[in-house]
Amino acid sequence: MVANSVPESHEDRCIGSFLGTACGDILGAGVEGQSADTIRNRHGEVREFLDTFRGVGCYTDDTEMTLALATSLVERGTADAEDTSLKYAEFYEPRRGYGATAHRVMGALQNGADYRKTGRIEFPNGSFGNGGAMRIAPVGLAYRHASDEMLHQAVEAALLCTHIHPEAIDGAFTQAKAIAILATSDPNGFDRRQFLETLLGHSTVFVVQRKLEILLEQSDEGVSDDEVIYTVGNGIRASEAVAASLWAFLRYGDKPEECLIRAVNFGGDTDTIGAMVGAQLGSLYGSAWIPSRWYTQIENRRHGRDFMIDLAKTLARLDIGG
Ligand code: R7I
Ligand code: MG
Ligand code: MG
Repeated sequence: MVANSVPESHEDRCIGSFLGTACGDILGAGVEGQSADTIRNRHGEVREFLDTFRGVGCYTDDTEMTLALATSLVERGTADAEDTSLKYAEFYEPRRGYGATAHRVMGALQNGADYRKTGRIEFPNGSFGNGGAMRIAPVGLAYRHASDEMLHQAVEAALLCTHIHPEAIDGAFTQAKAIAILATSDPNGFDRRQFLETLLGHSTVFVVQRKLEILLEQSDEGVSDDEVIYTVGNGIRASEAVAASLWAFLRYGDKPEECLIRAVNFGGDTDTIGAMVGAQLGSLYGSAWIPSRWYTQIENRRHGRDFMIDLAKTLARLDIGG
């Protein structure tokens, strides 16, 4: 593993981002919903893919929706709200563990519902879940040179059918901006604190901003991960999972494999925190840091590892708004 080498190419960053998403998602899927204490008691520390009812190496909705979104981006050359909704519905497999509302939306879309209305199917103001943030990395990669306004519009389009709540959109925009910055930065000497300050400056929703501020306040002190995660949360709300993922990156981002392991061991929405950190790490470092013991276990059926790599190579050709 060459942890801090400069990635070979933007293509390698796209591959690393997709494989990182899958690895974090799969690593976290075995302990999703467990607290850090429960994980410690049952597993000591989770470093390997665990067997779940889906089987070892099977990813969840986080990776599935990421691949659906990326497919739409490469086919349309832009983030198109209608086409993304069709792709989410096409890729949807109920066994992947979707959120309850997202599950309903997918069913409705498959039955021809209007993608402009499904975002309110359960909650009048939309879901504040992290399902937008968990899947948004391909938008950050494709729009890495675009203006903030253009990136924001692309995020909103990619989320429209499932997430119209301001917290969900701001959480997803924060992750998309993070990916865009990482994909265009040299990993050597990368200033992670400055990176977080930049993201804070781009957030417009208080609950997200406040959590990023807390991360910055805690970063110089000898606080434990448990204390920080207790304060910002690690749950299904967009602001919580985004903050937890950025805490992992802030504190451990110089050692990518270890960083992903720490992120998953924070507990809570572990597959989602893992997926988002994996996307961040891959966008900065490329794919060389991903250990072969994980790589070889990533499922390789339809929409599996080979598909991800091919899709990443095609996505790498997009430079929308650049
Ligand atoms: O956001 P979403 O796609 O969920 C992603 C999560 C990740 O952890 C995945 O790994 C997967 O496990 O699911 O799915 P949604 O169904 O939109 O949101 C998830 C849940 O958040 C909902 O089922 C609700 O329980 C909760 N939730 C809300 N609860 C009360 N009020 C979302 N919005 C609200 C709300 O406004
Ligand atoms: Mg999941
Ligand atoms: Mg999850």
